[in-house]
Amino acid sequence: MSGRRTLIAGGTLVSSTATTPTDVLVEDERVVALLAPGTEITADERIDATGCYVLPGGVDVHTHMEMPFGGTEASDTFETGTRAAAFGGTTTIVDFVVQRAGEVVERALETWHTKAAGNCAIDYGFHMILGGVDEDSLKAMDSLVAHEGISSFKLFMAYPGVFYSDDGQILRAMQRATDNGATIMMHAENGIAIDVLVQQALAAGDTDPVYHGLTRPAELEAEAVNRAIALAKVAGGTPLYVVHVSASQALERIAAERTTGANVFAETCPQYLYLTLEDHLGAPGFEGAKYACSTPLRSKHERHAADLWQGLRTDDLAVVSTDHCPFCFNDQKQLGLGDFSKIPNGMGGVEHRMDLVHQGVVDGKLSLQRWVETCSTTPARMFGMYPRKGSVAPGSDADIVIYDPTATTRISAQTHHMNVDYSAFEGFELTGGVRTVMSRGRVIVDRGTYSGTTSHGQFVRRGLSQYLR
Ligand code: DUC
Ligand code: ZN
Ligand code: ZN
Repeated sequence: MSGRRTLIAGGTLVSSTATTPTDVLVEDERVVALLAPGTEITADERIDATGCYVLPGGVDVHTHMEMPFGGTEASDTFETGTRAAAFGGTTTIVDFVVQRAGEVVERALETWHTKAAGNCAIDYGFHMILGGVDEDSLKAMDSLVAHEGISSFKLFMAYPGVFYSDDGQILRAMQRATDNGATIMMHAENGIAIDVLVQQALAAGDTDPVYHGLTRPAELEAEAVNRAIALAKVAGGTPLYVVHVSASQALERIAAERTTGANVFAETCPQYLYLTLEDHLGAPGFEGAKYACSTPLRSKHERHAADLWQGLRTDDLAVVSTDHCPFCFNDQKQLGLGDFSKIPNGMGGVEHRMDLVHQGVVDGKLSLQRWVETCSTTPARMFGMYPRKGSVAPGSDADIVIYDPTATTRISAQTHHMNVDYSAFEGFELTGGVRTVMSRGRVIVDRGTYSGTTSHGQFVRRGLSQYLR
């Protein structure tokens, strides 16, 4: 340790609970003191944050870098994806290891460690997708929790024949999680019913991208959420975290269960807050393929987006993640030309989450503290990384964003850093912008210039959820 000190002075510290003018002293990789503004102190470097917010670096707990999916592979590597995240003020991601039926969980984990190690600009952790729940993978859950720093497992109620788990498999994995303390993350859509609707649409010649959404109705998201909640209850109160909630009906079910005090939690993603089935997925020609993700975008003629913003205010939605899973329009999305069911599901967003949710603050939909809470502090707590991550306090990692609330951010594929040939948010003009990003005490982005390295990002071993009640 060199004892190198950096003072971030003149800014307004925004935490999940307060907004206070505060100077922040960093020594090496950690925050060591919060100081009254103007406190005289010796430091090797002084960063002027006058007029800016100072906040804990964003924590995006739902990304898929270089994930094999839909006959292709997500187009961001750990290198390009974590660099893009850094540009957008995200300093930790939690990515998904993929285990498919018949594969050994520990081998899948090794593969993901190999992909990520030495390639990340920022720190990263892993969840485990269990594509095959059997005796071996159930056993592996215990050892991942106890020894590997992996405390969350994603199951799919969608994608029969790919990642799908039936109710018996889900119940067994949940029982195991109840015993070892892990959180079950659920892709809640009734995939068996969806597949019937998909086949019927294709048989009727309805092949355009918009049918991706029309064959995944909100009721089938709500039904699956309901079933997941029931199974978690039967399994003894397993911590349940519903990923990428997009429908009012699904949120309603989550909110109702939360009033009972159950450990049921949920996230949404910026695409569901801003994009719609008609204007985006239903765009003319094949353009809508850019917006094919699951759960799908919902109708603008219903209340979904307004309800999701409200859910963020009330904490029925605890987290905003991105489900960053980009596929290029050329060659990748185009696999689904003439057959919407072959469009790889997903879009890129890791770079713009902080700005898009901050726009909710500007628009009066969310408080400043709630922005930090949903994008940084709660995700860190939900997945066992707090207060090392998600906090600017003595002892925390110095993962810090200096955010200029008066800047303008214009989103475009021409200027973004994600390795994808379009932006789902093309042309968005947002108030506010990331000025400086520090990861473990090191400035990696400043005024649009990247100074990080791929050897910097470290694997974060996570503990159990710290958000249970
Ligand atoms: N679900 C995800 O969480 N990510 C990509 C695709 C999907 O269906
Ligand atoms: Zn999913
Ligand atoms: Zn995902």
